[in-house]
Amino acid sequence: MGTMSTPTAETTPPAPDPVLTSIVPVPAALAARPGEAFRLEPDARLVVADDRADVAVVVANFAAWLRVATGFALTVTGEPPADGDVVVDLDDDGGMGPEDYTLHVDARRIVVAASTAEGVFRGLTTLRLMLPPGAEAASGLPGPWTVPGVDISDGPRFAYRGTMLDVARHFFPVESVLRYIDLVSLYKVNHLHLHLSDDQGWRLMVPARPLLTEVGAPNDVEGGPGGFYSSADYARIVGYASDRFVEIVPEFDSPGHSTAALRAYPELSCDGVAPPLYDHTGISEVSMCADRETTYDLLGDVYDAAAAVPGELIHIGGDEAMGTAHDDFLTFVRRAAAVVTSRGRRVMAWHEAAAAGLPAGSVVQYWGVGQPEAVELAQRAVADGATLVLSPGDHAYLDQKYDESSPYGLVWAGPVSVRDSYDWDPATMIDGVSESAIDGVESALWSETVSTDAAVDYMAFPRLVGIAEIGWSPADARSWDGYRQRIAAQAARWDVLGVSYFHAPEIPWPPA
Ligand code: TNX
Repeated sequence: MGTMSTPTAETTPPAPDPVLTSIVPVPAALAARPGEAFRLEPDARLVVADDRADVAVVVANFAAWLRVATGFALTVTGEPPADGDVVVDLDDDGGMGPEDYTLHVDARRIVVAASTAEGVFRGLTTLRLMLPPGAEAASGLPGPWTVPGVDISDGPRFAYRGTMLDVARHFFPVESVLRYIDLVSLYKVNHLHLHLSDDQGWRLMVPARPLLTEVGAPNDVEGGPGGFYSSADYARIVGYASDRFVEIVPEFDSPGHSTAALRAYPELSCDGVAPPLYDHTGISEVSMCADRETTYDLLGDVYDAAAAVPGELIHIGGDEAMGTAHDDFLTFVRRAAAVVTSRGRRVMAWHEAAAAGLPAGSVVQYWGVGQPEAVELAQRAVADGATLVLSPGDHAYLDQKYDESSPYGLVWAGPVSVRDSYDWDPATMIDGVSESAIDGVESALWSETVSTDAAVDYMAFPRLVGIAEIGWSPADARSWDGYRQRIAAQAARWDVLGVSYFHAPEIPWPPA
């Protein structure tokens, strides 16, 4: 969190007050103000002195959310604050990073201060977690709506805190994705990587290549109906995410994992023959053809569809290219990367692609479990000027079973218990790669074995929250014991939100 200063707060990891265990990721600095709880009354207002449209949207969204359960008017005003108001202060005196914020709560007022709309959003998200879980209810409740007294000074350790959802093996409709964005943004996740294509399906409409979805979408990993996002659907997902300061990272896996695309456009493969339907688990050995212009023309159309909406990164895949000769793989990755950069986007890729030497400014996603080849590729990427996002399979893979009782999941990198997902540190993961070369972390939910929101919830919660805390909180503010308490404190909120989390035996859940 850069140069931000710590005002009166003392670092207190983990939070001593049981009420304050409601904040996860644990804030960088937090001091309780015992006996100074704030009680939100029906006439409370949200006061925003600064006239800034982006901040106004954030505050309006927060007010709209809080009106539902409280039934209060929660007027948003630019008038001077009175006792009982919630004040949003755009503090532009420098020193605060874009996501940094402070939150002050005492019996008279609540003040959220930040230098950007994004910082205000992070601060209001913390306030949301400090309100009683009933504040998440979809209809009015009696309250009382109290917030414990506190001084918080907070900001992220890493700029990139992601999670990946595989919508290719099983398709998830727009509403499921929006729901997931809501849930993950509650834990300050700021990137949602969508795995939009694989052997089993192609999920984004590409206007210039209609067969990708006509032929490639109506299928999934078990021969189900599949589905896809229209351009309007995709724009809606990106806009909804952006309102919650989540960036969508679109992935089109290549040159392998591409049966759905090759069936739609057989000229993508070197032999020009459409491969058979791939409606089962596993990895195909098909490949896009590395030395044909048709391949890069098609990728240009695909990346154009992704770049029709705001965003920074396009993920080219690059993992497990079983059917591509090594030299062809290197050629392919270099050319695909150049097509991405020609569209004004930065390249993201799985670590195998680092063998090709990616353009400086690329982001390489490490998904290894410590194999020397994987570690070397991550080191190579950094030497070439890339930064890393860490998704170590044995810690960050949400598709791995928790233990033998898990009804869903694979086991190749696991089992991954809640503690396994939490007990690691990015700065010591890859020999010779220090924190400055690491953008952050990303949990990953592959969907070979999950097809419903309930199954997604079960695999993601609580492990996703642990990875989010690793990305946000300073290493010395984290501890397994504190984290167990914080997760236990989320149970009541998840119950109200309808999150079907796994009742892991490692967590001291409150009595039912
Ligand atoms: C490996 S991780 C894959 C995916 C699978 C996953 C299952 C990666 C880049 N590739 O295609 O879904 O394992 O755990």
